Amino acid sequence: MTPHPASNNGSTLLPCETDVLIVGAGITGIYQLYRALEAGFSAQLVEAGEGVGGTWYWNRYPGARFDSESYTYAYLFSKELFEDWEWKEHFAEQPEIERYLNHVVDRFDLRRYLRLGARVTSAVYNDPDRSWTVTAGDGTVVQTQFLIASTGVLSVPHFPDVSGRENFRGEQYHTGLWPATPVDFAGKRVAVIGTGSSGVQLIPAIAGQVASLTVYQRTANWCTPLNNGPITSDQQARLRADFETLRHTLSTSSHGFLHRPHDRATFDDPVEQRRAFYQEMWSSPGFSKLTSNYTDLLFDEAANTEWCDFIADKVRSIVKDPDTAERLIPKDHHFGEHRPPFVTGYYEVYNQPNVSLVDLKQTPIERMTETAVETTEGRRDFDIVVWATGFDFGTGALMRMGIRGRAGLALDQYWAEGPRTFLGLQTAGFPNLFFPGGPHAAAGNNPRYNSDQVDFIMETLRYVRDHGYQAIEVDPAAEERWTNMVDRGATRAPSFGESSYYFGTNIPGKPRKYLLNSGGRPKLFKEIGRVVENDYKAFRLSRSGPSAALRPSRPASTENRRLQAAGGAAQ
Ligand code: NA7
Repeated sequence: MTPHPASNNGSTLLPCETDVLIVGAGITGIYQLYRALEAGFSAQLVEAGEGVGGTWYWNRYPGARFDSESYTYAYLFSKELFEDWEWKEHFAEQPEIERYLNHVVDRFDLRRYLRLGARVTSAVYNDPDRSWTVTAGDGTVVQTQFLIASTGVLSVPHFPDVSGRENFRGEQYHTGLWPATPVDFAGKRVAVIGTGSSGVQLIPAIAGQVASLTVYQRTANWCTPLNNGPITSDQQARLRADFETLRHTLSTSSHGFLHRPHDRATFDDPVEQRRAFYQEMWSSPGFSKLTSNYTDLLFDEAANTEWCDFIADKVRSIVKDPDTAERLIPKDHHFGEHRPPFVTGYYEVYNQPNVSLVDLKQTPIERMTETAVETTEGRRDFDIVVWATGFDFGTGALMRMGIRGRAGLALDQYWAEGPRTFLGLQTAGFPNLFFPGGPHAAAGNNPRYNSDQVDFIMETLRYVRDHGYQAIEVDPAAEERWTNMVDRGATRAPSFGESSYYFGTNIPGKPRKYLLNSGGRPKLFKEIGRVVENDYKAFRLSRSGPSAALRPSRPASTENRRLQAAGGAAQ
């Protein structure tokens, strides 16, 4: 099968047949495109943005950067690529990340397969010929055998329903839809609404330029230092020399970081040793506060509380005004219950005279006017309002793509009560549709487990091709098993309430369903191994033509009984 290059020369119809159509040019979609072409499939990619990068294209607000180490987030499939890109910092900033992803696209000659500025509006499965017809807002129509939606979990920005928002005459931005032309904050009265990972990166980056900065915080977060720094030439040399070890560790570790897990539980150590260890954690890079902390951090309430108390004392020691410090300390959730933000100079900002904090739990926003944000405490006038109010996590993009599977089944209806998936990459009733990097995959360093999914998808497509099948669709029993495992796992860690976007809690009306997979990568690896070992019996495979060509799968109940008997039901 020869690749058909897509053209951006004004034609609205791409070549009508392609083996694989990928949606989304983020880190997962680019990798998926590379792998599909490498395996000899014809492939194309459509992307809503005018450039590549996905999250790292849209989130270009000041201060946006990785909080996974650059070399652990980046691609590992090519040693040459790893060697010819030197990350400047341990946690790279958005412009460098966007440059890197463009470099990858050009280095592997992928740009000719991209169609940019094409937002998919509908994707309809054609049962008779086992293909998908995909339509984008720019008029692009593609017929493809396999549709791979690499549309990301954090790609649909959420704007709260604040009365009068449309009347505001100043500038308004969302961190997840940041314009390409820089925003001029100098001397402006600025409001930032939201204090998740994006808000707390942005706030210190602009606080020194603005006339005034008012931070509207609904929920305080457990922010700890990112501890970023330049990568020295010695470190660069070591990274290159250790590439194979690094790749092996990152490809096999449960969380996808290089951080070493700790081997002790909190109360194994006496109090002075615990204080010293917490200080070590505070000074450690990024997510190691989660991945290298005491083993019971997420499982023992007293252990979690002690670490939280340590952070709270840090906040009190940095923020001079005691009232502000108390408002910045979370009182309603544990560390790790929300996605922990990592910061540089965040708490220090509140010592600046031009910065103030409004606690929306005490004084909620009532409305916006042409010039102001009004809370129950009163109004404040602004030139710029920044919404750092997050995303419709996990399912947002997939639910908005107009996906219709067999017999016209609409994905947004099938998932109305929450996503149902197998391995976080397929759903029953939607043959030949895959969504790597979607809900239910794993948890940890996102690109690592997303690339596991891409690798498995490619293995699967090869299997389908080599066995002469045209369609593959997960068996409902396998989907049920995986979905139940995700739902059950969500409640296992006592430190996990349902108060974060991991459960869709930030979006009014969204079903409260866990959207990650707390079994993580080990569960993903195990199940993938089982699928391959069992000759893809978790899927229904079929050929075009009469339905007799379908390889029959076991009825759901038989499948469940078999698994129970084998003691192999997903945990
Ligand atoms: P997050 O982490 O979802 O944070 C959004 C913030 O916006 C959070 O503080 C929310 O408060 C706040 N928010 C949401 N809705 C409202 C309303 N209606 N009023 C006031 N405040 C609101 O999104 P981010 O963009 O910061 O980070 C997303 C991911 O990007 C992050 O995890 C990284 O992976 C990168 P809440 O906590 O809901 O009370």
